[in-house]
Amino acid sequence: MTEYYHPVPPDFTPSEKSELQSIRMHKSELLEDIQKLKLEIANVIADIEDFEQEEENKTIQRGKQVTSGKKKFNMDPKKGMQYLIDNNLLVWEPHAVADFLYREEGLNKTAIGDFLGEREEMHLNILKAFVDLHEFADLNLVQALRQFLWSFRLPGEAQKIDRMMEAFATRYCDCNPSVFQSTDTCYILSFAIIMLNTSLHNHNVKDKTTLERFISMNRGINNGGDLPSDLLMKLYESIHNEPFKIPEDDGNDLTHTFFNPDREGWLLKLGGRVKTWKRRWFILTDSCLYYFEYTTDKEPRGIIPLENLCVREVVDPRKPYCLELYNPNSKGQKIKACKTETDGRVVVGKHQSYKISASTADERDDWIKSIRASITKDPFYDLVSVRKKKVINQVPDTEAVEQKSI
Ligand code: 4IP
Repeated sequence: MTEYYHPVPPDFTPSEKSELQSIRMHKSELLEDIQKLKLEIANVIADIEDFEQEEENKTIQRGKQVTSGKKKFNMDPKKGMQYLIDNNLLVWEPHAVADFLYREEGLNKTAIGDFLGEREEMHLNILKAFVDLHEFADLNLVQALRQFLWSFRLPGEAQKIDRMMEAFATRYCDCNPSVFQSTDTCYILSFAIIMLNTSLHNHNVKDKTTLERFISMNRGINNGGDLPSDLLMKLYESIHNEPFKIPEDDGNDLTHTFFNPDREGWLLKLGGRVKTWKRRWFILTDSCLYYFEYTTDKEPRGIIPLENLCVREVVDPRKPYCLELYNPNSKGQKIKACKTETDGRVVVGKHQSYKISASTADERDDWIKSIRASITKDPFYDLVSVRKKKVINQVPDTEAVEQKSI
């Protein structure tokens, strides 16, 4: 700081002069202090700016990690979730995860459905928390289903669908306690509505379900009693006028979602003429079982159309957890199938039955269920019919019992 020389006026007494001198000194000290403070303030401001920049960088970094986690999740839900947890972007707690899946933008709804449908306990809790985020109070069942089926895409596997629809029915009944006598009733009617949607809006279904058939299909499902016809009529009309909207529609309609239980995995297959066990990669889709030598193969080694076939558990002395595909109507004859010979020729299959071994009992049972669902063309037949029998028989009602199940 520039200091100017201020002469002392000559008429000042010595004590005045000395006082003036001390004031001047004091002033210069104060100016120095001010200067120091200014410097300190500038440093603090710089620190604050650095801190803010750091925080901003952290937020940007975190945002990038979340985006990357979401991409991973969309490609492989379990791995993506692991990444989000490992990087402290999400807490592994049912409500936090459910909230993330429900609200976060940019998540693939097929991946959400796949993740929610898993059978582990944590996943069941996440599913419950996820379903509880839906508000169904005062909505009719079709309105609630519209909301629910829009928040993720139902997986193809019947067991997963079962868990999700069970959770849906429970939530619906919690929000609307007086509509149905039991959760099972709500569950059965939900499936009936989904099937109705397919029947009315899938061009491949020629025999369209009429209102009368829809009402008769649902006789006795309210714990042995009938649901009010005007309720069923309203639900029918709603579906008739507007089909369900399915997220990420890739050109397929609900038939794709519901009638293509998808399963793939390694299994051991017994040869037709030469009884050798070969490890093959099996894919179940479109009511056909394909098997490949490697997962990456483009062409299957064999294709088994499942039409007219049955599947059952069998015991084999050589391999555990076996299942068998057979034709109940033409015993002793070959199953219609095709296979590729080692020289590349495609020939008809030579099997009278296909014996296949899984690596665990659960895996065998899951394959049997999926194959059965694929054969019957209606993966929910078993799921729904068991409950239907249960609710129809709750109150002895002969009229209801005589009704045909769907
Ligand atoms: C073969 O045994 C393999 O098991 C074939 O399986 C099988 O064909 C053959 O059955 C069987 O002879 P080797 O390789 O020991 O000769 P894959 O084609 O999966 O390799 P399938 O019909 O099961 O595909 P046949 O029926 O062709 O004899």
